[in-house]
Amino acid sequence: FSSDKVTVVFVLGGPGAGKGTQSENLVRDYGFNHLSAGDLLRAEQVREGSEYGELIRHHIREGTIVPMEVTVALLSNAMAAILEENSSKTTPARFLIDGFPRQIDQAHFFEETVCVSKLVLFLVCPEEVMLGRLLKRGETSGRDDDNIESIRKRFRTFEQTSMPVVREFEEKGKVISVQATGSKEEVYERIQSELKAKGV
Ligand code: UP5
Ligand code: MG
Repeated sequence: FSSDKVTVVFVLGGPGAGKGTQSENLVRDYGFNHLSAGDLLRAEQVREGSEYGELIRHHIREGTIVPMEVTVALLSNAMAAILEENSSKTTPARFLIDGFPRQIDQAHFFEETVCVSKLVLFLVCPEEVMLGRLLKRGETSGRDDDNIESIRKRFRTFEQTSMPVVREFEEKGKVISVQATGSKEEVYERIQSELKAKGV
């Protein structure tokens, strides 16, 4: 997709940092289209006839990363569907892509084959805060990975595999870092003032 058709902002941060929660706020107030890579994978996992169901289930439970061809295909199909719906608009469609890219090669592959991102919103949150949120959500979420074993594995993958992605974008000057502790409202206020400062 060319940059006159789409604007992409990645929303990154550890498991439970609040990527989904804050993306919904931004959709409501800024007219972004929200694509959660994790939600797209969970939908594909249960889609009848999907050949990737077992593969996705395994990676999600183990907190490891699904092969990028699967995730990038889901993302670019979802973007194409939204663009098709909005084909009469003349301004670029704006996408928030939450929870992707999680590995350096995914970032490179996406930017080479789909489109180059404009910004990265990075939610900074200590593990003990994220752990508390995820265990609480796990009481009702039904998510296969909201249990202590999977959460520990997700934290490890985030530190070892996903943080290098954030650092690489930081070197390119694309990252807006926001403290993601405190209430949902407090975090959102910080995000809004950072975006304003960046002229978004
Ligand atoms: N909450 C949020 N903000 C709060 C606040 N300020 N104060 C108090 N509570 C707050 O929030 C998590 C919980 O905390 C919610 O209950 C919320 O109400 C509360 P949420 O907004 O859902 O946080 P988020 O960062 O989105 O957490 P999530 O669990 O979705 O993060 P993950 O990164 O772990 O999950 P994701 O769905 O992105 O990925 C899941 C798995 O899919 C990965 O582990 C991986 O196996 C696979 N995957 C890939 O392989 N490739 C990809 O590209 C993407 C995913
Ligand atoms: Mg999420």
